[in-house]
Amino acid sequence: MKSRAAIWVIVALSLAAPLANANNQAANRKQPNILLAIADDWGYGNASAYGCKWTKTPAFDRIAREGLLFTHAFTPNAKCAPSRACLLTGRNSWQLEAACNHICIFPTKFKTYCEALADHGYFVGKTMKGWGPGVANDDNGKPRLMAGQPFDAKKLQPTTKSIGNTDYAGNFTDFLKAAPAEKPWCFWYGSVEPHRAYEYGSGVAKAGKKLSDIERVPGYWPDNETVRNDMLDYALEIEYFDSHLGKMLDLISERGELDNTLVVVTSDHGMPFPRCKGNAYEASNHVPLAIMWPRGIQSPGRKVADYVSFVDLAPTFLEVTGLSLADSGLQPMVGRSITDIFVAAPGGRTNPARDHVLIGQERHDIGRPHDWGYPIRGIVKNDLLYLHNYEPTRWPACNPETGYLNCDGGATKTVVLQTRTDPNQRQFWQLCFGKRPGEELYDLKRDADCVNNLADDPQYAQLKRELHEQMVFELKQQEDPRMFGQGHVFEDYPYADAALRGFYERYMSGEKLRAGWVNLTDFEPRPLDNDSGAK
Ligand SMILES: [Ca+2]
Repeated sequence: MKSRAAIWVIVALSLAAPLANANNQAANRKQPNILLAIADDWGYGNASAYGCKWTKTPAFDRIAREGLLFTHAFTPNAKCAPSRACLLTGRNSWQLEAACNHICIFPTKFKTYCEALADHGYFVGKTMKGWGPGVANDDNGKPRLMAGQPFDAKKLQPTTKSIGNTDYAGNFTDFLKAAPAEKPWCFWYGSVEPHRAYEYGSGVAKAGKKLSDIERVPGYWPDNETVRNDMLDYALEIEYFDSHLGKMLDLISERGELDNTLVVVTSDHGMPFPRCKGNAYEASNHVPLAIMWPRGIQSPGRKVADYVSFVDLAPTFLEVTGLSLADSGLQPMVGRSITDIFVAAPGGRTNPARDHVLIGQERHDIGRPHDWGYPIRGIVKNDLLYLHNYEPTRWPACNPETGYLNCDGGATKTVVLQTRTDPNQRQFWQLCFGKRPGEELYDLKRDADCVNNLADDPQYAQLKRELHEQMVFELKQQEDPRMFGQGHVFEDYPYADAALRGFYERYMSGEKLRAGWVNLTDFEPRPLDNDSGAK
């Protein structure tokens, strides 16, 4: 018996040897692995780590607990494609030429950190949504691997009919199996949840939630059953994203690689609801962010109040992987690596210089005359938000008669649109879809909903002037064309989807065009430019 047992031990050891070697190689490697998990349209605060009672996110919470939880992280531009472009390049969207716009043709000159790591010894892959939507080809017309080579083969039966059928964790398993033992890896987990559409009522019916779980409905929507259901349906999809993240953490742990894997979890921008995604408010640009890296982060479990921007992530990744800007092939980055925060002592804001971020937008979805955008620049500093709207005569969420195309269709949008003709509730429509003044100023500590505009309050005049001056000064340093009278360049870049280019004029002349992301009832029967509110 003894000898047989000894043989089994030898057999077992020999079988385990290649795996042990691989694990040793991974454990001894200095360059960390990188897992970036980016949800689609997940708003700040909607995670249990932030105190939310109606969205449970155990995997995100674990990363916050064993790493860092950021309370002041922002995307520069609150729409899928431009937000992801900033994250991937370390540059603000007004520094990215056509890539400032949604559904653009991405300029070949701007390389991504994923492309750079793939060129310098990393095994780089992604599942599902990387950069996009839009067209990103190289100089030979071949599609670029903006976020890595795709791993999308594994499918599953989703729990609701609106959740995608990609098995994210299954694809991550395939990626890890394919990763050579001698190479560090970099993976992009790009879920398409909680992007719309949702299965109405699924939050209650399938996730066991109650309408009363929601402590408060934001002040710019009516508080009713439909809106609360819509919020809970969104929460169910966040939890789905989080469940795959949890499986990925387990997979990394099983390989013994968690200690030297930098895990970053965030979202491209705020909720796909009126006045959130596609705007430049607190609920638009403020994003959830938690980062874990046992080997590289000191005093884990901290809450970090430093202002950080998506443009800070690419420089962070280059620094921790030891890749210089010159070798990377990326264009110069305005973002600053956040490794100073990784090694800081506990306590709120760790670097006094990180006291603000810049935000802004140009064209998102089409649906205004001439495919025009809605240009905004803004600054968030010390819990004040200043916005400059450069074309206030335009409709912020796109024209009413073409369905307010820069707001995804859904239950809450329908409810808010119905308030326009009700004098007692019209303020909701005005806040979400009505025209806006040239300047806006909000005190986020008292008014996180951004419904009380202080721009004309004499008490804030001095502060407003200072914020505007700082914003313009920095935008000029960053060579934003709009600061030099050249804002039209952003309007001139073509919308990449030729089938919908010129949507406004074509629709108004009677052409039947489909815009699948809104509902037919979102289209007002006539223009509202002279609308008095009466019907
Ligand atoms: Ca998105």
